Amino acid sequence: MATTTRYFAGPWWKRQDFRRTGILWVILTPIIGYFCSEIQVGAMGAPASEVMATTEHLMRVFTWAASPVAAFVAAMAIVSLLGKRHHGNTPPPDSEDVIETSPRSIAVWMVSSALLCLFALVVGMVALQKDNAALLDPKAIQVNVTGQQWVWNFDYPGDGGVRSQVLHLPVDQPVVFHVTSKDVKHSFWIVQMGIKIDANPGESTETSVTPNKIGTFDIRCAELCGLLHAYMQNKVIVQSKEDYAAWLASQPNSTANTWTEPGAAA
Ligand SMILES: [Cu+2]
Repeated sequence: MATTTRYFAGPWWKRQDFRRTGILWVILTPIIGYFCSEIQVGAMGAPASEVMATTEHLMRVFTWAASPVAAFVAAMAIVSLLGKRHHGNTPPPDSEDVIETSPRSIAVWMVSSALLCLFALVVGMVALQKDNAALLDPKAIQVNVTGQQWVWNFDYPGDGGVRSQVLHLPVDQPVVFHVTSKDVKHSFWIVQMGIKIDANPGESTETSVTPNKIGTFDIRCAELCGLLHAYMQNKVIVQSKEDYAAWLASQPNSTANTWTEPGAAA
């Protein structure tokens, strides 16, 4: 008959290894939270739209909320690796099972997991609701976006069929993108504005944004679309309203380049 070796007869939360885990947990939580959120959000760059500002804030909040979980796993791993080594040729003694079967420990992890899930759901829904507000704005500029291996083309249907490979936008003006593809699936991504949507052949997908910063930002393809996918990069130049109008006026209007609704007769 197997006998269970118990190292400590008292309640599990008074055990030495549990206390060590607790202390490490308290130390590691702010370190992991700070480095993960700052490195992650820092790598995303300064936001060039409200959507991106909301996204970065959300990532910071979620990373901080997740850091106690990551720190707890790390603390348990460190305490186990350093304190539970077994030497010699004899088999290690049976592990203690007091934590696994303790109703109190089960209640703690179930309630904390449920609260974390609920928190992520509510905060995420609130942020999501703010996105794409410009889609319904009647004053929004309409831009048709066509992806093809391996470049993006931008058509301004309201302006006589101007077509450009560099996207020009006026600052503080909502813009709606109608996105499609000529060949395979691409994904239209304006990095610093935090918008990304699939470009599907034969379909039109919509997304919108209001750029709130003058400058040059990155457009990338975010869907592996072939050999030169990594080079499928364009620029977006956000200008003052006057500069934007001057740029539009300087472009040759070519109705031959007018974007056609996917599926419409050519
Ligand atoms: Cu692509």
